[in-house]
Amino acid sequence: MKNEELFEAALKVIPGGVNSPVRAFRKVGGVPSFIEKAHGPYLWDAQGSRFIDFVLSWGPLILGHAHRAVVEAVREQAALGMSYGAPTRLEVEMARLVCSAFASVEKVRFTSSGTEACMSAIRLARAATGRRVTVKFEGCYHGHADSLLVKAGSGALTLGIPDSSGVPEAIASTTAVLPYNDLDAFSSFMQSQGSEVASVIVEPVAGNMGVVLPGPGFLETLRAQTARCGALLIFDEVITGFRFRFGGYQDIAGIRPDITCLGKIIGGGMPVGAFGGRAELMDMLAPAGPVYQAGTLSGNPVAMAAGIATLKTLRDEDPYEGLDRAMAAFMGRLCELAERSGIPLTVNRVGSMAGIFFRQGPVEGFADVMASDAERYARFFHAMLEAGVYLAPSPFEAAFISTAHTSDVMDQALAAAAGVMERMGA
Ligand code: KE4
Repeated sequence: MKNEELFEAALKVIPGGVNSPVRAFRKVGGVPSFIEKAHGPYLWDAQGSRFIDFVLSWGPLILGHAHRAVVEAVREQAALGMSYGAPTRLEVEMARLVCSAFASVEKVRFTSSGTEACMSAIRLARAATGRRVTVKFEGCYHGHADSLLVKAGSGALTLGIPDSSGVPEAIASTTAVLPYNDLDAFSSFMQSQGSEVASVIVEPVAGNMGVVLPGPGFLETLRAQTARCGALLIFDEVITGFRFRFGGYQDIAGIRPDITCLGKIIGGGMPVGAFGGRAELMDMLAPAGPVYQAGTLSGNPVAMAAGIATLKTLRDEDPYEGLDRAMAAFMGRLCELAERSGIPLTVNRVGSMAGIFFRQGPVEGFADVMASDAERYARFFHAMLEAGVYLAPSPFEAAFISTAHTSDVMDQALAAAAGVMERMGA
């Protein structure tokens, strides 16, 4: 069946034809590609077209699709049962792996999504401080829990509904939204309202408004001000966890948050989220303490098996330098190609995660992102898709590569980009 036929059928039984809005190509236009299979760096759609995948399921597939060790682990565990609703040794092994990678995490609770991890972390912070206000930053996205859908990024920004309907004013009013990278705005807010703040949640590298790096002193200021006011600092490392190193961006930044949220890579493509921190804080969670948090499939054995295989492969193979070099080379050449074609392009990159903005000059915050040429991104997206490269169908997302993106694969992607840039510049 063709993508169009599948989309038509999907629209009849699934809202918007998708189970997550950003997949619907709304920001770039056209019919979404229905994917039939994937292997290594490649996706194949329903029409048998092959693409080099720079989305990797929005980050999780850092080892590429259908990695042998991960598939084997899933196959083996599935044959032993899909889910027990009871504790397993796999969860202990996975928790030990996460705690070994994050000095700030002594105990961790697994969930089935990043949304649940962030939602639960916010609740834990409210209980620990006895306060009600959460601070987040414009353009950052922490999942779709009511209190966090305020000036959110990712799909919410993509669809232009950063403040979702259905969120009662009473709940939205517990969330303060400040400009990312604006130290003065944050400091003056904490000066006047700090005593009300339960937690400040931040993506240490923003990946849901394209990619925006923390400016000098930004994360340090968040740490200092939250400590001063008795608020908790939550690092949402759902994207950045295990993306740049075997651990989090927190070690690169030298910042120790109170709670860390994880997802994506730790599930190896299966539904896994997690949040962790100091033992005395985490022991406030039921059944050890008064903060209720639960999930039928939390710590699901098949998902744990995928996560353990993924994290052990990352720990033992340590592919991070190679990933960094490959993405640096690719994005460097992309900028040269754009310049040669007279196309304004700015790329923000950390390791194997990058944001592509059609704009001259730095992109250091939400206003710069919104001033970028989203229409030109849409044209670039479709031209690259035509040329066999699958980028994020929104300028408010990140591009990722995996260990399966060999130099040959990257050369193929560059050749596609060269043709596209030439045609766009003509
Ligand atoms: P999930 O509930 O989608 O597993 O995780 C929510 C979440 C939390 N924190 C960060 C930093 C995130 O990026 C996400 C989810 N990311 C988006 C893409 N950037 C998921 C894609 C989608 O919504 O389909």
